[in-house]
Amino acid sequence: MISGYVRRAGLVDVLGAFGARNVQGEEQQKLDVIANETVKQAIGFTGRVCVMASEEEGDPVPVPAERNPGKYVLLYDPLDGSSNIDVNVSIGTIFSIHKRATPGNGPGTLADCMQVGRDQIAAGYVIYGSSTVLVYSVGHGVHLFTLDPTIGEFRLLNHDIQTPPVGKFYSVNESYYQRWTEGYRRVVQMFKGVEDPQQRKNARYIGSLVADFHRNLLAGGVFMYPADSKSPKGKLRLQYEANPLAFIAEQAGGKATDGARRILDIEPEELHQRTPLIIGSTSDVDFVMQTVTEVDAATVT
Ligand code: AHM
Ligand code: MG
Repeated sequence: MISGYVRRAGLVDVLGAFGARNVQGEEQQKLDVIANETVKQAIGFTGRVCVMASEEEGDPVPVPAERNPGKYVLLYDPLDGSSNIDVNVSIGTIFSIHKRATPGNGPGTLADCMQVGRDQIAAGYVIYGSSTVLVYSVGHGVHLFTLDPTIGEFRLLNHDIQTPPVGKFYSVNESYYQRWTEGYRRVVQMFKGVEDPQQRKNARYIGSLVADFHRNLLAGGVFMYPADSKSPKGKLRLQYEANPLAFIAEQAGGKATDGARRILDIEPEELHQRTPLIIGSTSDVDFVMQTVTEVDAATVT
């Protein structure tokens, strides 16, 4: 359904700011609001989940008792990269699934949504790009499906994806260079081949996490959204952006950290908690962590 809305984004009244009115005086809906409602309605009535939490909702959304709450918890970003919607660049939906943590069969609570990433039982994302692609894992490898619009079904394209240990690409918003610590500046200098041409990588930054992650998963590379002087915790959200992608990365033989700690081991303290994210090919993530740790330690003393 979301893929359908995204494909018709220029034709139906879904572009533009939420709250705006179209020429008929009807209220226009922003596409990320529509995507959020679509997931909430579709999943909330399945009897599978007891609570949902979304980037678009301040508080968790419990499934009421009359809708038979299930034993799973869904955390999701309904439309990631939504600043790219109006300019026709790939965007996506990211999801994380846990078993409920609280006892009973009633509606789930905030406690169910505040579980540590390593306890996810499934995670994945959908990209609305040149085709619509679903990538997911239930802890037994990473599998990729492409939506065949002629039959309305997802078809398995890649089974058990493994990401290259060393990547070709680095992905970071370099316009924040002046806000980074010396460690990240050095990393990017190295990736430009300033010190050693052998270490040069190609720069690729779409500005849609799902799309940047997906390219690096298949081709190898490292995505970085570090903390900086303006965003001391980074920008991305732990529970429904970093954790699900970290689960996928690890299942594909890659790695995800906040620069110091494994993402999947970070104990959440807030539902919408932000975290720095360094994710992708194992040796590239290790290189970033090691360089940042060494350079920043030397800079502080
Ligand atoms: P969103 O969930 O509001 O769309 O924000 C997350 C997006 C990511 O997709 C992307 O990696 C990042 O924001 C880009 O941010 P920036 O413009 O600061 O580089
Ligand atoms: Mg997002």
